[in-house]
Amino acid sequence: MAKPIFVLNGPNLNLLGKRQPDVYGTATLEDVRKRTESRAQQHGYRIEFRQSNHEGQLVDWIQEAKEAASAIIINAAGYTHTSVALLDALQAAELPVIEVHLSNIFRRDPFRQHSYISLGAHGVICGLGAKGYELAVEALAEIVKSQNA
Ligand code: CA2
Repeated sequence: MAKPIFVLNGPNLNLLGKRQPDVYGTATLEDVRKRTESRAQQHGYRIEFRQSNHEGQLVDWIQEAKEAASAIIINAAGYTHTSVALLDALQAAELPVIEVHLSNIFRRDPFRQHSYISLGAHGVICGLGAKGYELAVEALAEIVKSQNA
């Protein structure tokens, strides 16, 4: 059986659907998990869907993914714009990685327009809400397939 796709979510994403619906919409993180899981099942994958407010925890999960996952989807939230540690972990994992953002970070504050972790990602999807997670699953399923061909 294929190893799962790790879907890692960073700080404050536990508030999704409960605060700032004008920016992040009304879907909760549990809604996002369900949509991602159902898309993954269509492609024969399980997901490990996790959220943490702590940078070190996210680093630990990326290190775990190196052995336990076939790919990573990451919405590092605020750490996107600050964290060399997450970039280092993603590069060390040597797995296919898609960076996802619910909002269009290029239509927001200038400081959100730079991502440290993009250097460690195969692709970046932003501005499409929860759909972005589903599209990331699709892309990763194809990337993993072509790697194993
Ligand atoms: O658009 C995204 O997915 C972000 O990664 C979300 C981060 C933000 O710092 C990034 O620039 C873009 C913020 C996540 C906080 O999520 C909240 C959700 C509801 C209410 C408050 C915060």
